[in-house]
Amino acid sequence: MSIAQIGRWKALAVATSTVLVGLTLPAVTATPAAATTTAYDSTYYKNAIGKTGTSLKSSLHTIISPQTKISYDAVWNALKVTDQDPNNSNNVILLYSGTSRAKSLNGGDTGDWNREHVWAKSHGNFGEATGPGTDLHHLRPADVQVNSIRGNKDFDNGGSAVSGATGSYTDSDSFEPRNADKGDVARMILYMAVRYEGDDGWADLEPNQLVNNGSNPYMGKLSVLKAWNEADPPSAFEEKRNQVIYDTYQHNRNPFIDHPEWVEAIW
Ligand SMILES: [Ca+2]
Ligand SMILES: [Ca+2]
Repeated sequence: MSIAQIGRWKALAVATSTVLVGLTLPAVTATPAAATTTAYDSTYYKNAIGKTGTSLKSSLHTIISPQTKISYDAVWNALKVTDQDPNNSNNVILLYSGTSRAKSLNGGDTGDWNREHVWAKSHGNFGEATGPGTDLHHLRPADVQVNSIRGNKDFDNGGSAVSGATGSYTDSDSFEPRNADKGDVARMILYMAVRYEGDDGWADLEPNQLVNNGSNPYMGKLSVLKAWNEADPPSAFEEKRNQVIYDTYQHNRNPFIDHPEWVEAIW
């Protein structure tokens, strides 16, 4: 759905609710923007349906916590599957640039792609040990140099153009991905916040309104991430990626790809 389509949809929803009020029908709760239903609502998400706020967050944490964990070395081959170019099975699509690059160019040299931790691994110091540092729901292939420019910065709008990642911007303390990746980034960060609650030996990861979070287990800026979730709804690529992680690797899902409206329901 494009931003313009969302705008029209919201306008229609408001108009519809106004008409209903005019007819003095029983009070109707407006459906949140971009509400979706999935095949998993009566099974995987059964205990979360109908909840909101901290109750929803807690329920989703319980649902998504059981998972298979893979090693950091195994992440290479997993990304070659989860992020395969739909138009070229020899390639992966890189985050922040949209570039299609040969799977065989995984590595650390200029022109290679590597494993980008969208939730920067220094924010909570979880590193590359099996756990949050190897959780495929926030790991993406990225160009080595673009990944280096993003570094461990928080996310926010603005800055100057990023070389090698058209449409992405950065300044000294934040990074703005290109429009097509904005919602993906938001949903990955918020997945991490719900999955990691400090009850399994890892830090309790949470979004906040700051930049320069450093090694604290926080990632900003929440208000910007919420806007990005609205502006860039889940694409077929993102949905397929979620499914492959669920079916093949971890057997847990990113709830915000299935239900982007749950972002507003929690935050
Ligand atoms: Ca997207
Ligand atoms: Ca958390």
